[in-house]
Amino acid sequence: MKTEDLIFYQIYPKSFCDSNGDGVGDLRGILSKIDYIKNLGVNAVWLTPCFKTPNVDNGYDISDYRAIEESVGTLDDLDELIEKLHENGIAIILDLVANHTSTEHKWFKESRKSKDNPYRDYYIWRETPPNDWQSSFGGSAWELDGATGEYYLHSFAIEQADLNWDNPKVREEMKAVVDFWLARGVDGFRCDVLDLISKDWKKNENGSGPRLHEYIRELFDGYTDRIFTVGECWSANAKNAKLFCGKDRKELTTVFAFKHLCVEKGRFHVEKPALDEVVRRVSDWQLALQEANIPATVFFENHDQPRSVSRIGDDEKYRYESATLLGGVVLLHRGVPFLMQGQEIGMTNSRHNDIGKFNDVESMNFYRANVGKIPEAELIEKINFGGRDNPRCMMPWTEKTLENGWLAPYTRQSEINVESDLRAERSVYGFYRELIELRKNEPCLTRGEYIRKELTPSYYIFERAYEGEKITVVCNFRTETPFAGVEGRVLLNNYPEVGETLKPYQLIVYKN
Ligand code: TEU
Repeated sequence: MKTEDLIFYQIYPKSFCDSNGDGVGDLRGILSKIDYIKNLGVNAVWLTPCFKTPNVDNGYDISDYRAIEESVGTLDDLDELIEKLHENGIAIILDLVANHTSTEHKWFKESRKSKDNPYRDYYIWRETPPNDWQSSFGGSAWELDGATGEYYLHSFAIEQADLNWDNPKVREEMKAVVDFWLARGVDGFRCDVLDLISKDWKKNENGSGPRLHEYIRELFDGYTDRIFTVGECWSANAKNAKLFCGKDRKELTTVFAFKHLCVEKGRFHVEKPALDEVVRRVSDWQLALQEANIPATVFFENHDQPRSVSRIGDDEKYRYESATLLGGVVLLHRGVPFLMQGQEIGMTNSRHNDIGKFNDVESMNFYRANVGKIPEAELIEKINFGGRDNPRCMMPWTEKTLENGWLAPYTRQSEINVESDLRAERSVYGFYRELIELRKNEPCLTRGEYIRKELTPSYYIFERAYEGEKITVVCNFRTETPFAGVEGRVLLNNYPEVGETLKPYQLIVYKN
């Protein structure tokens, strides 16, 4: 499939569908929902890690890259999933966690034993911490290990040790992992924190180092022209995207950049970003990647982000309208759209009052670091607002929550679930489906040029143009805006009509 035709749906296996009643979603659960995925119209799936793991970071701490986590299924199940998705015209990419392994991985278990162990140099050991790099999940990124009295680097949890990519053996091992999964038929990878694999020891913070691009090229050498790869690269921006994705570079198909999420003040800073600012950044990214001839990623949600309808829309009065507007922004721009499971039914954040209900290692570390310093209610509010459990609670197929779920159930499940959304007159899923259908039927939306027409504090208009055809998309923000209309035929509208004013979160798509 051509890159510009892809529409991704992200599945968090532990939380998608539990087929055997053990409280954990599994691969057989995903197999049972292929019709649901197909019916939505997406044609590609990104599966977050389903490999063997002690689950400190829900699978991003891998203890065996070639085995499936027991509660999630078996290798046969994954083979079957790859096959069934393909039969249904759906591509599948896996998550490649190349920066670190679990400290339970056999390489690390060996590495920590002694300074002369053959696996010692698989990881990054120092007699004393050479800098004060911080872990993304709080605290020092250096951990003292008793057996040898040296420190190892962990950019994330203490149980996630950074691999030493300067060691050619590590690079060979990871390439063999890539070979293994491609031979089993997957179509590519989403590459976790890929820009951290080469370290820059001159920097005050852990960031992408001088050998990064060389390592990426080596990792995918021989495959770049026939697989899809997207790097999670927090350092990617409009200026350097070409280094990762330029055609001549032979590195990645595209990258996830995060500027448009407006999280400069950190995920726990409780303040909704202004929609016009969010959209301006989406639009800037569009313009820059178009200029560079790279397909832009377009997304608001993933398993690390709170639900977009809560953080940048309105999850009460205008839930349907803002969910569908945000869906329109994702699905009508140029590049590769990514949806997170549950986004298509307008899932909101959960709300808990008790710290005992949370699971995410980052949220819990944040809690522990601040308890007693910030009032309890405020602390919980911060975690409710920005915490990573929000997108991870079990997909609400019906109003009935799982009693034994691994994570506290979605707190609005009785009101927001697949069954009731599909039945509703104004179904979010139904609207997403129409958006996807439109994207597939209109070459303007997949091949067309992106043109920013108007962007004001209250509304945004953009066009897509291809071979003499044009589509105009009108996105209104929070407040009503006087509207003179646009020439052309209305293809989609998340309100019953086009009036003299644009309504809150109204989205209108015209063909002109
Ligand atoms: O995420 C990296 C990442 O962007 C976040 O951890 C972020 O730095 C942090 O939440 C700051 O608020 C990837 C995965 O998507 C995430 O789920 C993993 O926890 C992480 O890497 C480690 O593998």
